[in-house]
Amino acid sequence: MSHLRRFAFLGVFVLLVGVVGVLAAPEYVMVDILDWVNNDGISTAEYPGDQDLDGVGYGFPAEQLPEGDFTVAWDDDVVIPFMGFYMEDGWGNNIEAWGDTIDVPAGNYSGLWLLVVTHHGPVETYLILNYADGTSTEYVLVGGDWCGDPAGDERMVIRPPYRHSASGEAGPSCGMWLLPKFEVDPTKELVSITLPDEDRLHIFGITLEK
Ligand SMILES: [Ca+2]
Ligand SMILES: [Ca+2]
Repeated sequence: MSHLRRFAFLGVFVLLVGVVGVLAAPEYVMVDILDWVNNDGISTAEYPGDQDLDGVGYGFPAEQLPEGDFTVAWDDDVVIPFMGFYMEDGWGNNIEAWGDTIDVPAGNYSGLWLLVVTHHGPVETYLILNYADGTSTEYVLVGGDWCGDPAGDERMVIRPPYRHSASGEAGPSCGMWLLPKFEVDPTKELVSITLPDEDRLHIFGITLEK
């Protein structure tokens, strides 16, 4: 093999490794939801009543949730990072859907991942993605009861063994859904997400995929 051919071969190999590397590891942008937080759904064992996620006094035990930024797996190949929960007493930590529009770091993305709770039975509602050019796209959003089975393709990725009521550990075990990826138009700049007016839907995490 001539030097020239060797270089050409090496070039193709490097290109292939590069392409495979890009496919295997998409870039994720974790969104800080703090500015829109309006509900406290997490409490510590010391003050279990410092939450009311579902409107009737139940929420998640902080000690059974991941500390700091964490990842959840959609499947064997797709693992999505989320920003850590705000779990200190007295803090809210999720967005109950009141029709708010949530700004995201403006950019070109291919996907949107949501970590949610849907309570008091299955929820079927909508979600709107807004682009810088003034266009928007509406999607169907489906989630099963947080203590039950999926209502669509969502997957339960965090499920503590018990809930908290004001008096401490309580049943049954309930959890958070990772919703199927919402496809984003990568040719447009995404600027915000509009939530439905559906108070049985709570957003705990937003991550964008490049
Ligand atoms: Ca709390
Ligand atoms: Ca609610």
